[in-house]
Amino acid sequence: MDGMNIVGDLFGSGKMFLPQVVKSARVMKQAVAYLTPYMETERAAGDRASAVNGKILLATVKGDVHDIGKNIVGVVLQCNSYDVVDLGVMVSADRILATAREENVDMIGVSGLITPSLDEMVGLAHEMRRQQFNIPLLIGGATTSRLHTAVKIAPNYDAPVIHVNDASKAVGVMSNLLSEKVRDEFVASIKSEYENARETHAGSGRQSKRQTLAGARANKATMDWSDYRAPVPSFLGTRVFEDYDLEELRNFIDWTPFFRTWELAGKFPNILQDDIVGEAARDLYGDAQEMLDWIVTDKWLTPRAVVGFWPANAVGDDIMLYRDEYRHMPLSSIHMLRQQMVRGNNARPNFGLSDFVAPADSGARDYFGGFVVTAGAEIDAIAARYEKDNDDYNEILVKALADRLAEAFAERMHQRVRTELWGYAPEEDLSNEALIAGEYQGIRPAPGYPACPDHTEKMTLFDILDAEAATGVSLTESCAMWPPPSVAGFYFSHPEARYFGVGRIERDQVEDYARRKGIDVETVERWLAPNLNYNPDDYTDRDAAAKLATHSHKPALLDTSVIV
Ligand code: B12
Repeated sequence: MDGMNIVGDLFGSGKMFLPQVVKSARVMKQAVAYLTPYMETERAAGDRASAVNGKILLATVKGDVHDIGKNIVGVVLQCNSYDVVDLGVMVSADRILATAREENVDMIGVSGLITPSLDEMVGLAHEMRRQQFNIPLLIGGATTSRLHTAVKIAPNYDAPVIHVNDASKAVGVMSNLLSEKVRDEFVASIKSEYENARETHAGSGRQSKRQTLAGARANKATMDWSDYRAPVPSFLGTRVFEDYDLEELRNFIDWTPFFRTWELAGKFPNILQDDIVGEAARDLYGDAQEMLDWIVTDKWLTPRAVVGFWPANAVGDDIMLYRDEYRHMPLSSIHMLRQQMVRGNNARPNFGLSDFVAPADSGARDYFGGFVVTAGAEIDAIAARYEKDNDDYNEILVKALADRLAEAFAERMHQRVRTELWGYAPEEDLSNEALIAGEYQGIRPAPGYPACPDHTEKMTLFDILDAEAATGVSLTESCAMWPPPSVAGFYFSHPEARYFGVGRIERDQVEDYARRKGIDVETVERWLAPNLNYNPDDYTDRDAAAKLATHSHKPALLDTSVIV
């Protein structure tokens, strides 16, 4: 434990790096596991219990599956003598709170990767207030932010709610919160920081002017459809790829994000020679290669994919898919959103992904594709085995490699789509670096990414691909995919197709989108919460006022004033 304190200090001061910390933690955990029976005998005999600094419950919220970040935080806290109760992934608020009481923890820390998890966190804070908890709530994970925590989560709970950006900050936050000496000052400073963030946010909201949906549509990106005609794909409908060759996928790995997962900053391969992190990066890369050898040789994973192509045309902002080339019978609609930002004199278009598919009235026969890939469902059992052996290092390593293989699989299938399966760029011949840089024709945006932020479109995609039956990948209630190392997305072939961010949108688009999807406005607002350029509560009041006005046949203004 004394040794780990030194490791913790060196990590905190930037002299040791995450992979080395997690490896050290493995030594400690395995030693502790060996010693536990002896320590329990001593404890039963009334000897001094081993000192812990405090106890935290960690969980990835309901509907979300990713836990690498949370696990890293857990290891780093354990290294610093904190007791960690880890409930794993997809944990409901009820279970988190019941366990927090049972275990008498000092604080709760929750993690989330995708936007629907943000709503879960708001609900959790709300429930903590309702159940009269008074312990701090820590927020972390890829989609969380200080601003969202300040504006949306913290106002629902009276005890401290603190966003923690990365694992190295977690120890400081926890020790501040548990220290009698600095706690009050620390909490007060966070409170005032979040108050400022809320004020700035309230001010900036009014400034971010948007144009009407009609205005944005009038400024859509226009393509010359007589110039580009997508070829007919080599098949229409779906094709399943079972038990894909791992050796082939290995060559398509983008290593830079792998090092980022381990908090080693720098681009691959230069990172291996970096003055500061080079040594740690080389060791980690060596371990990763060795594990990849095992994964490939012993076939630890069974990668699966399903790819589909359909005749398609844009209809307004949506993409209509047809059952066959006659294009009389619709199969499904993929609903897309459009940028509403005001850009000076509209010199740049307000993009929507449907702009890259030929409109129905252009006379052009276009096509559209979709895919789901997974590195393999076995990952869960493999990681569980390492966890049982108190081997966090290999558990995190194997999960991070499975994520890399999932992304490599998406890259490789996209290449095959361009050159062979759809075949719109048969001559393409690019290096892995060029592929990673996206130097090819067409794009593969994924639902949840900035160009198509609505995760629920995965439901339609899964439906038309029959993806669960084809690949074993399923969707959680938040539209995360199980198993975690999975990616789902769309294929666009047009040479001018590009990535963009939809950004914030107005109520007129949300109403229109809800109508197109056949769901209510409130549901759309919940899924697209981070993209709204307005406060839905303002509209709830106004709607209520409007309803009352219709009922009483009095002028709306009068009734509004009654409600106010
Ligand atoms: C790598 C990656 C993937 C990998 C693996 C994901 C993973 N390992 O988490 C793969 C390729 C599988 C993937 C898939 C998808 N991804 Co992705 N992915 C990323 C990426 C590039 C990095 C995430 C990551 O691994 N970070 C490293 C880890 C260690 O960091 P971390 O989880 O944030 O944790 C750190 C801190 O947040 C903090 N922390 C975390 N938890 C906690 C908890 C507590 C209590 C505390 C104190 C701190 C703390 O400490 C950790 C360590 O420092 C991000 C973009 C980005 N730059 O963040 C997108 C991103 C998270 N992905 C995104 C999306 C949309 C997806 C997909 C839905 C796309 C799709 N349609 O297929 C799928 C979903 C997968 C699924 N199973 O459902 C979006 C989510 C945004 C959104 N609107 O929801 C992001 C933000 C990209 C983007 N800009 O749009 N993804």
